[in-house]
Amino acid sequence: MLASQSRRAALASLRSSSRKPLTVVPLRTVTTEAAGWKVGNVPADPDAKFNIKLQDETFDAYNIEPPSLEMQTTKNELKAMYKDMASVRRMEMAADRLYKERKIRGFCHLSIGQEAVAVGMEKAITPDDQIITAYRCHGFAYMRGGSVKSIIAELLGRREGIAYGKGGSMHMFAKSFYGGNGIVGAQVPVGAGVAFAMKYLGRKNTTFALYGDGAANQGQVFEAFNMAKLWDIPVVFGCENNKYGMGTAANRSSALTEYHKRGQYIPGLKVNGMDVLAVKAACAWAKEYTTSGKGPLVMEFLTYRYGGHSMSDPGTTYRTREEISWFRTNQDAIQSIRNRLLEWQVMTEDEFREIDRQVKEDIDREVAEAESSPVPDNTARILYEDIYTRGSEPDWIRGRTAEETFYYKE
Ligand SMILES: Cc1ncc(C[n+]2csc(CCOP(=O)(O)OP(=O)(O)O)c2C)c(N)n1
Ligand SMILES: [Mg+2]
Repeated sequence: MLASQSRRAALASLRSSSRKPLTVVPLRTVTTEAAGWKVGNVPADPDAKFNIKLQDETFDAYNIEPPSLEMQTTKNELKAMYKDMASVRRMEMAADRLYKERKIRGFCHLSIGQEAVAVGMEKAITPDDQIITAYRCHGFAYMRGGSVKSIIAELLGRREGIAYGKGGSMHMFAKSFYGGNGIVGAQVPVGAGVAFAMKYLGRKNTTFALYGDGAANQGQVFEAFNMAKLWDIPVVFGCENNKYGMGTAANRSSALTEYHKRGQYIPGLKVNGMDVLAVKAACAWAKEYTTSGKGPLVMEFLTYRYGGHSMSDPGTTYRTREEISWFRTNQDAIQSIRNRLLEWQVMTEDEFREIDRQVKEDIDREVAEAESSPVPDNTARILYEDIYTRGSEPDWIRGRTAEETFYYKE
């Protein structure tokens, strides 16, 4: 009796302390704040390179020398990074609206707040490098070459969607982009397999296999780590740590929240994932490392999502409004690069206004086109299409019931 009472008391105190709302934002060793950058002389030519020094707390390396904090960029590259992040955000804001208008149905996971990861990564690699991620995939699909129209049309279940309207939010694919995967963690070994294919084919391309903090404790993640190290596969295991897996804080699900150290025998790097330049520098370094025969890396991108886990989660029951607004105000990736570029006189307010105008015009037009694009015909042919790669279908396939058979060649 006593024992069970004290057990209950201990559990109650655990529960009440874990329910306590966070009023201060917990410190993370690598800071996601973007203050402390330094810039060299900025040339007038928009394609001329100049030096930038990232802030001191940008990286934390595990069993490896971190990348240099010095990097080179151009005005046009910085402009493109800003524009891409702003475009991804506007596209997802449109998805948010369409979902609330009940035009998008089913699952929908937005990456608003996390844009710097998809954008910085793409700027460090080529279209022949490979990416695979979980369900929070719209930004990656866009950066891998998917049009806004095809992504929004996919969300709306339209024929012109990037997966012909059959995949929805979680299942988008493009060249060298393997989705969009809804089963938590399952994409990690698949990514190791894609990377193995690169090695097998003798291609000097890396593969980013991305997953969330909520997937990081799965057995299959560690099985993939083991095989990748055993065979020195050119893969970067990239954990997007946005502090929560659904509504569970990372420190309530992971005994060690330093996800870049979770590869044990694989070197790791933690990166400020709210700084698009840091992400680019880190991914370029990771590509160089993994494609030079040294084997895999584990990377952790410290980031934050502003919205809930999915559209059905308001996102305010397991974290405080103060925390969300602190990240929005102090660490927003888009606002911080904008402030920096103004401060360095790389760009003017007028130039930003012009980019913002263009982004609004382009995204709004493509969203409207997606909304007015046709739904798939209600026929069996459409239903059975794309089960096999087009052109490789067998003569017939079993239907939805034992009595039904579908003949492709009819
Ligand atoms: C195998 C499996 N288990 C559980 C789920 C339900 N589920 C969907 S997302 C999620 C949490 C994932 O969190 P995280 O990896 O941190 O990604 P984030 O949503 O933060 O981007 C869970 C448990 C699932 N989709 N697949
Ligand atoms: Mg998470």
